[in-house]
Amino acid sequence: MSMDKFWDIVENVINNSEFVIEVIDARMPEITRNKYAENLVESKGKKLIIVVNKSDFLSKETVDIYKKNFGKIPFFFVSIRNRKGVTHLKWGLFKIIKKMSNNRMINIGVIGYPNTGKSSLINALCGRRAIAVGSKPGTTRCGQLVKMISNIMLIDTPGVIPMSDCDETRQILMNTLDPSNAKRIDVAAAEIVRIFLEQNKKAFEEMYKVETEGKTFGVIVEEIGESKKMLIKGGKVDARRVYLKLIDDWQKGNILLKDNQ
Ligand SMILES: Nc1nc2c(ncn2[C@@H]2O[C@H](COP(=O)(O)OP(=O)(O)O)[C@@H](O)[C@H]2O)c(=O)[nH]1
Ligand SMILES: [Mg+2]
Repeated sequence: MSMDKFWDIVENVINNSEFVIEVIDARMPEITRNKYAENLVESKGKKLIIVVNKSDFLSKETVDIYKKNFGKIPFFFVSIRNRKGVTHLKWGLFKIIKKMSNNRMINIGVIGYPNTGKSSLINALCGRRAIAVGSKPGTTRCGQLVKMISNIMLIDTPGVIPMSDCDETRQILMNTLDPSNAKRIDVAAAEIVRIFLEQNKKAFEEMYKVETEGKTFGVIVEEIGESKKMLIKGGKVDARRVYLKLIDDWQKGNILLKDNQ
């Protein structure tokens, strides 16, 4: 399967979900997190949670250290193999869903690298073997939908993100890819905004003349476009220009991540 096709499938799963679970491997949390996918979720205004699976491989001390340094995205440590943390995760999901819906149908997309345990997680959440689990990647067929409880469906993603994937966002941020040759500059721009807001919100707000508190990436882009008069005919914001501006400023190092003292 080609890269493009894979991202189409991931994007499809995200589009069809009210929120998204990214499954990562506890032994290599950084390597198995995919910022491109996370930004894609965020840029579509969907909620993301991270499930750190296979925590049976770690000592309790290591888990505690990871937990302390995890960052902003809500996360749950589980071991599907030892059935640890699954009930806690279920309650976490119910709590989020209760806030989002009055018993309407909710689809939860499950994404992640091959072999992180997406299909195992779905089976554990459903309490039955609804999906084939395999140690070989590619066991899962395209976008399978499985019922968890009456109004909650889980969508599995085929586990074939190529491990060699040096994604576009990473390349844009490292300044090794000209954004005009990139497919998804919105995703790279979302990553840049995320990093700035995490590390120096004040400098970001001053530079772009926007308030960011509680706003989604889409709204922030709209407001930057308005304040910088990046408009197309009819007065609508030219989002593409805003993305390119954010990327250009990042590549040129125009915004400082830390306070200049
Ligand atoms: N040690 C350990 N192995 C697990 C755990 N969860 C899943 N696995 C194994 O990881 C492999 C991949 O699981 P699968 O659910 O097919 O992953 P997917 O490709 O993301 O759908 C299988 O061999 C599972 O038995 C876990 O919590 N601990
Ligand atoms: Mg699978």
